[in-house]
Amino acid sequence: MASGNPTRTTCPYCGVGCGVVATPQDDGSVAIKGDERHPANVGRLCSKGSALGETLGLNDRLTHPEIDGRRASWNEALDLVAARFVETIAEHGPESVALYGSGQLLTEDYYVANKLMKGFIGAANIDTNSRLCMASSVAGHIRAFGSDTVPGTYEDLEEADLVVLVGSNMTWCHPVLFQRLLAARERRGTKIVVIDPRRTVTAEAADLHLAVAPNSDVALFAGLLDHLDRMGLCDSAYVDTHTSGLDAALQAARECGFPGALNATRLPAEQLREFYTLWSRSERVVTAYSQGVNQSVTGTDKVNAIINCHMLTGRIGRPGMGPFSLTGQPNAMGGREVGGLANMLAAHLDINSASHRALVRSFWNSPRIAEKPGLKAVDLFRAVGEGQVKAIWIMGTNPADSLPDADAVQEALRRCPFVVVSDVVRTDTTRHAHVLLPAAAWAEKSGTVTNSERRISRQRSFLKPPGEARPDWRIICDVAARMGFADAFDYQSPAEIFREHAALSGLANDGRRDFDISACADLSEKAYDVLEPFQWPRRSGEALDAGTTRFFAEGGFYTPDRRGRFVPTPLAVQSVSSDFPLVLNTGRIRDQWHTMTRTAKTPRLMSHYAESFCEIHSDDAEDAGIAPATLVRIVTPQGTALVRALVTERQQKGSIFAPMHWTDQQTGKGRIGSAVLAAVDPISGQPALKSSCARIEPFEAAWYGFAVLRNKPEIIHADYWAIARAEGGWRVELAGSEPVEDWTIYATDLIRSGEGTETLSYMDQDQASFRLATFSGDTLVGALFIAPQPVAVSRTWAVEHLKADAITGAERLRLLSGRPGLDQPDPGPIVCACFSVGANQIAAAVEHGSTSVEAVGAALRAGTNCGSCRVEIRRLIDAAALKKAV
Ligand SMILES: Nc1nc2c(c(=O)[nH]1)N[C@H]1C(S)=C(S)[C@@H](COP(=O)(O)OP(=O)(O)OC[C@H]3O[C@@H](n4cnc5c(=O)[nH]c(N)nc54)[C@H](O)[C@@H]3O)O[C@H]1N2
Ligand SMILES: Nc1nc2c(c(=O)[nH]1)N[C@H]1C(S)=C(S)[C@@H](COP(=O)(O)OP(=O)(O)OC[C@H]3O[C@@H](n4cnc5c(=O)[nH]c(N)nc54)[C@H](O)[C@@H]3O)O[C@H]1N2
Ligand code: SF4
Ligand SMILES: [Mo]
Repeated sequence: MASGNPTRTTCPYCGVGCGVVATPQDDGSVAIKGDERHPANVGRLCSKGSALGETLGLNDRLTHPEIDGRRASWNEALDLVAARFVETIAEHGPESVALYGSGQLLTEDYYVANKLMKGFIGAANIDTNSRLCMASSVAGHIRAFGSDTVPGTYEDLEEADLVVLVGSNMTWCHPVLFQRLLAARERRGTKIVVIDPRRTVTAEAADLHLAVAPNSDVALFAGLLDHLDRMGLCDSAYVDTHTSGLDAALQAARECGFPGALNATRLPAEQLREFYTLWSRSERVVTAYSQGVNQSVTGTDKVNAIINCHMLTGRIGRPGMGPFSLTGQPNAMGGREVGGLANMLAAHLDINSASHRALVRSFWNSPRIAEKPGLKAVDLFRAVGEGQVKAIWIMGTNPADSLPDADAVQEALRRCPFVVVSDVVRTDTTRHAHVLLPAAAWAEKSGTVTNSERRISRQRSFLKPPGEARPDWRIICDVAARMGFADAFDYQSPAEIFREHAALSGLANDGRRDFDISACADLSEKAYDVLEPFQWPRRSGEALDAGTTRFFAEGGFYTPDRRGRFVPTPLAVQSVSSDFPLVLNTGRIRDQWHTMTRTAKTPRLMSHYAESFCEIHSDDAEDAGIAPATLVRIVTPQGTALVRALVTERQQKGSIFAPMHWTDQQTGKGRIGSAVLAAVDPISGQPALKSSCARIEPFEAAWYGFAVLRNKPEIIHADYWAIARAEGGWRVELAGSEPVEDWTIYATDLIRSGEGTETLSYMDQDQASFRLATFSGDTLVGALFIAPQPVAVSRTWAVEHLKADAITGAERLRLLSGRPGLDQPDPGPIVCACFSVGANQIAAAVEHGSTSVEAVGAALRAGTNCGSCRVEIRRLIDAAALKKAV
């Protein structure tokens, strides 16, 4: 097929920051492949990145501004936003307004948002979803290093002998980087240790999995610090010359010691010893961590407990060693560079320093500057609820779902006198907007992002924004101009903003601050256009392609005395409650991105998990009377969520896990944010999204249902429902606590079949099971399966009927019976999303002699693209071997 010009851009999902080549095709589609020239991925993409082309559809995009739900012109909408902000500030002061941004904004968007708030409105009530994501890492870095610096690079993971992954499900969440790590293990025999209360796919791929008790990481690493010291592994030369505060940190570590670590983690002693020995013996060790560390009431202490061990041994900033914070969002780092958090200033300058504030104010030539840090996300939305913040502008994030105690957030937005939301689609948050602004989306925006290893890459547009959608930086500048700040926001292009950001980073810097990209301060439009990915710092005069940068091998920390600081990390006591005896852990699955506004558009990505779930250890399930695949109510002091029970041995006793992704758009009562507690780390303000106290209760279902539908139903009548896109239509899971009188009426209402259709149905004798299928000509309009237990129909097989174009008599009966015929093998639940390969297909290939992951790949292609399902394929092979053996 003929095609347009390829555009080199960056994936809008995770912090790995893979380069993508997007090529618009003549039929309107866009071909997506990995950029072989991008250093982060060298051509690879994961399942989400590969499916980007399928998320570009425009049918549900916001295409024009709205005021109170009616269409408005840009002029009207922008005038109103500016006027209401100006009025609110005049009446109640600058702290009565707020911005809430996102690590998914581009650096240029973020820079102008921060400039408007801190420099021109003159308060710091701008915070971002990075508070939920990276704040503990930022706080830990600043405590230890004096700056928010990630010392290492991705190459370190490839050059290490030991990689410890703490609270990171890297296989699913940073898939391409994980594949790089696995390739390095093949080459050099890297040992991988995973520290996670759950046996995740990442844990299964590891050489050692420490299934620690939730939140015992501080004790684990305090015990390690003590152990390293006892083994004489303190690098005295490094510690004496470059650090301070060891004694106090060691004292706290000694108080914990091996017994303290053993007690807190509840690990077998030999496992703990094995880990300490491995860490001690590996000079080249990287400790990489993510949300199991950050999202905790002790998140900042966890970060420092890890950094302490690296500083003690001098294993920092040299090839193959160091602490490494894996950032979540594509531009989490860029947001930190521009000072998007309420307690930071632009360019890694300190909001608490009068001289730094003066520096920024004079650089911006701004009338004022925020004098103190603003409210952090959880407090910010509390202040909205309590009426102190009277106008808020939310951009690029969906707090109605993603903040803890999300019902209270929705209530706060409902009460707020003026809510502005910039988004690309309708979400649970946009429902509360007085003014809704249509933003340009990934494919239509230009700017820069920074990945986990401080590498700045260009995002380049390759499609025109639909309707009247505009890039975020432009919207923000337009509002700023109408608020009276036209001169300071008179940018003509993202390049112009980037140059200013680069210039500020070099201002009065002289090596005193880590973040410096002043080499880009004079970048021409053309040079910005063709800018290759580069790693910071790049100080004025340095070549952009100067190669890898690392920090702190020779000290040079950014504290006043240039010494790195050890931080004592005392042990916190975890409180338990008999009403809520379980720990509710939440997080991610492989194929969904956050609140699913984009990934739910592709059937392929919905096939791995089509509904939300709660993973429960079999003993806990039994105690609570919950059978596999039934429904479970997760109850916390905050609220409840109703989801599918997934009973597994991968979950440790006493802990349950639910994905963060499902919202009111896809499920009736399964939004987990309703149940998550809003406790925060006292230092970073990051919510503890992984440890709400909870209990589980069975849902007494009178019936269960499953439907495949060509048309999306307008309303679904059921106590439980979850809807997902499927090839050719939709798939819906249902359940109710009350019997339904007439299933035929129910089915007709759900299927919305219209005229000229033919319906077959079947009701069994006890009236408990019912099946109905409606056809239009030879194609299926919808089918409904009802049973007193969870419906035992192969979902993949049933869903395939939606795209079949000639369903004949025998096939119709088989569909009605819910059982595939021999000529229609059931692929089983989809394991490989890239090539849509199901578990039954893999099992059959194993049966036919493909007994390695590679052989399965050769036979079915499964696992040969992004590789993030390879652990699951391995699991199926092992299960088959086990079955043969017994
Ligand atoms: N597929 C996919 N990938 C993503 C995203 C996505 O939405 N989908 N989002 C991106 C973003 S923004 C982020 S922040 C990252 C997050 O990436 P990760 O942090 O890897 O993902 P999570 O699933 O949130 O949590 C990681 C693990 O922490 C474990 N954990 C919970 N409590 C503890 C504890 O007390 N100690 C330890 N050691 N571990 C614990 C959980 O069991 C979980 O397996 O992923 C990024 N990548
Ligand atoms: N329970 C629980 N909750 C969590 C977490 C958890 O582990 N457990 N993790 C937390 C973490 S780490 C994160 S990062 C957050 C993520 O949470 P959110 O940021 O709330 O989630 P997203 O779905 O990524 O929201 C991004 C929004 O921006 C819109 N959008 C996309 N592109 C653009 C654009 O170019 N411009 C504009 N204006 N809008 C755009 C999307 O449509 C979407 O509505 O969730 C947090 N919440
Ligand atoms: S690993 Fe996947 S989601 Fe992350 S940037 Fe690369 S392609 Fe995108
Ligand atoms: Mo995140």
